[in-house]
Amino acid sequence: MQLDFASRELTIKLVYYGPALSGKTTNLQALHQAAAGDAKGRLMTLETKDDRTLFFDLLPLRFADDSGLSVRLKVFTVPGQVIHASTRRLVVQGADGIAFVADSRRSQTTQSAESFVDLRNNLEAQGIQLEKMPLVIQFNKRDLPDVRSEEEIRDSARRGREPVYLAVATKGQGVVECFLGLLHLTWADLEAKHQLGRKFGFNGDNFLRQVARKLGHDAPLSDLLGRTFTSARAPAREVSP
Ligand SMILES: Nc1nc2c(ncn2[C@@H]2O[C@H](COP(=O)(O)OP(=O)(O)OP(=O)(O)O)[C@@H](O)[C@H]2O)c(=O)[nH]1
Ligand SMILES: [Mg+2]
Repeated sequence: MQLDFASRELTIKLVYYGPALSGKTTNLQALHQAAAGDAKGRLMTLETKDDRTLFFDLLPLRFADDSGLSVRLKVFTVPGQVIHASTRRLVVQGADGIAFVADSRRSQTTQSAESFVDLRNNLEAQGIQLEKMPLVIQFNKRDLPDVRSEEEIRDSARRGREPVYLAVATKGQGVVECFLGLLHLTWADLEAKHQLGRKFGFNGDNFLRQVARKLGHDAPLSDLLGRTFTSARAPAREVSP
């Protein structure tokens, strides 16, 4: 997070992490498409013909609050290919929150697990425990055959604390919900660390509502934030009788 007192501008860094070709760039493209014109900057992507990010993608979003504080969100993706390890380490530096995008197909389970370990290691190299980082998990490509079943995902989600989202990023399904969940967790973490609400008269709920609206979602905030597939914070009743 960066805070410029003079211009009352807050910059938050969010990173989409995950194995190669899981759909991180596609998530940013869907967010860019969903975002209102006055909220988005240019989506910067640099990839090969076969959809592999070479360095990183960056989507800048900006919002102004009634309090006069303006908030910039810098949304990055890392390049998932194993060879880009050093770039991932660089891009994840200073992240305030992370969305981990997994490919739901069974054939991709090992790659996802390895990428998760890679994320943990890269954070530890910066002296950050993964458990302390605001984190959401997205199981993407739900439209493809031979994906891990919802029951399996629910099972593994129960062992973790992170909210889990299902998505078909190519159709924009689940993308905004996942992003709002990430922003919600990240905001709560920054608020706990820096008391932005008290210091700036900044209302986090209003901010999230505004972001949701600018991303084309008008439903009540509680409804939007409740759209996780499963979340350790609000356990689904049927799995813990
Ligand atoms: N069927 C299907 N294809 C998807 C979905 N999301 C992404 N794809 C496709 O998967 C391929 C890879 O997507 P990208 O978003 O480029 O993947 P990435 O995670 O950014 O990959 P790297 O940059 O190499 O790390 C593209 O051809 C996408 O169109 C999805 O939900 N369903
Ligand atoms: Mg990419």
